[in-house]
Amino acid sequence: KERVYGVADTTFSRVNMGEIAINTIRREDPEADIVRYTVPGIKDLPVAAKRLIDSGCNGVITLGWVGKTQLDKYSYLATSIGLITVQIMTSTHVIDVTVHEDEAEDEESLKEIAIDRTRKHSVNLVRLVRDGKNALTGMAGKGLRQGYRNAGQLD
Ligand code: RDL
Ligand code: RDL
Repeated sequence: KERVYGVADTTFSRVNMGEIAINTIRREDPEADIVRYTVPGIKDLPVAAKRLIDSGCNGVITLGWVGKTQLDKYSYLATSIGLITVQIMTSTHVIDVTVHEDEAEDEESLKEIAIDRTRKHSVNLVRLVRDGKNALTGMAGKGLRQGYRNAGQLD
């Protein structure tokens, strides 16, 4: 097998983003292997990502859900620093998909954001891992967004 993707998700999340990521990666790169690792919450994601990479994953996507309180936001900041540290330590992409519970007023919109962000970043992960550093260059500067409509290019 040539490529292995890691999918790390949480039981805290209110959408099964791990399953959505796996389905998307499988469709984009049917040859590859996928390893899933589910942890309780976002602060457990950095070590899950590191262990997935240590065990042979060529790239990882993490799927986190952040609650509404200030404490939750601090937990995300710590998580984000941890995930970036893992990327630097391992020279491996860890694509961080995070849904913030206060991003939308209603639960249906929140679910749509979670699904869209997970799908788009799963495709981004496959492109970076399989196709390398210029895989996204054709889309550079286009104002792409995940979870929302694209902001668009200014020039
Ligand atoms: O290691 C066990 C927990 O500390 C860990 O799972 C945390 O990520 C749990 N957690 C918080 O403690 C918190 O204050 C989470 C959040 N907020 C959050 O918003 N989202 C989570 N976990 O996934
Ligand atoms: O690893 C995948 C993403 O988490 C990563 O590409 C982030 O940098 C994406 N991102 C955010 O999640 C965000 O909340 C970006 C912004 N804000 C931003 O303002 N500008 C970005 N990315 O380029």
